[in-house]
Amino acid sequence: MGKYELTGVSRISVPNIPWQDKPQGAINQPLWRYSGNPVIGRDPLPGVSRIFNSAVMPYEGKFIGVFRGEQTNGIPYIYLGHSDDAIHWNFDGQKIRFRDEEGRDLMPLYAYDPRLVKVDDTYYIIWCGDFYGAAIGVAKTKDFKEFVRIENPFIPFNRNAVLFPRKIHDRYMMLSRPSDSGHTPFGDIFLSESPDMVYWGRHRHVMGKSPEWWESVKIGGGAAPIETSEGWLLFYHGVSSICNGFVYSIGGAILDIDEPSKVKYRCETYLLTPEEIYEEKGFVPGVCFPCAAICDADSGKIALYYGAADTNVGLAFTRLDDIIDYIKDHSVTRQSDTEVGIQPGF
Ligand code: BMA
Repeated sequence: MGKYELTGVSRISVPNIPWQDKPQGAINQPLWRYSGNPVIGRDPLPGVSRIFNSAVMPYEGKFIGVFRGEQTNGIPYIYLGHSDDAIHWNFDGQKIRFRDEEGRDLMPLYAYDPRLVKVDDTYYIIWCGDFYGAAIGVAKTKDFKEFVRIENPFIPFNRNAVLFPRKIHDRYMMLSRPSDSGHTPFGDIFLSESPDMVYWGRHRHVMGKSPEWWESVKIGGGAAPIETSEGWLLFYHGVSSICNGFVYSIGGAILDIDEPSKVKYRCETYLLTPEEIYEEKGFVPGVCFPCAAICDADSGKIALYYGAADTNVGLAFTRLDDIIDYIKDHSVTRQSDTEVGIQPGF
């Protein structure tokens, strides 16, 4: 038994989780990279030049995922993939066919940065797509054969949303980062609630960019929050500005289990920042963009999937005890983090 535990919906056994022990002598590495990275590189299938910023999960004893495939015409779309070991992936050659609730085709013009989250017996795919500007799209499936689009939760512009893996106080919960129509030099994480995945409201501020350099421009949700004995463990991205653009690093926070707009702990240092060639060199250099985590409740092992340089998929590992202690030991929270997220006068 570890010091901390995966609890609730995250308390699942994944004995075949991909894994490597922390390298001897590794310092400054609360997350350590898979030695075989990147797990997905260039030209993964005909008509798709790059796969990155993608989400995977355990499924029927194996693994399944939704992948951002940059087509050779430059337009991103979502592809389904299967794997026995969560490292070697077989992709469907065709894009995911989305339909409306009446069964008619309802394909987005583009779709990127998908997340994959199971709530009760339904799998939800959440992505950024077109709705008179960049906005969040959602589809549901029960069998990964039929994909039914449901209402867009928010008006534009919003390009980054992450659903919680269970309802809280009988409400679906979604983190998102409202933005502008360009490369958005600002952005905080907000929380919205819904009784039915259609109507969203009771918006709360969760956490903002911080004075820490690595997340001083904007932040955004990453992997679906992980339920633990300390609260919701959230891997997110933090963005800093350099002379030729942005750098995307991976950060960590722990949110209150019942009131997740309250941040209990927030790591003041990044957990992982672009340092390897496949993170530093690519279509957009200097990007580590987390989108999914696989966790094994028995061992406390965590495998984190992140997009690298808008070109590759990287995999990194940590242990529940290590990452929670690291976040707590390096935690700095401010009032806008710890409060419930409604300003006085609301
Ligand atoms: C963000 C998103 C991500 C991308 C990142 C870096 O705005 O578009 O898909 O990884 O920029 O280019």
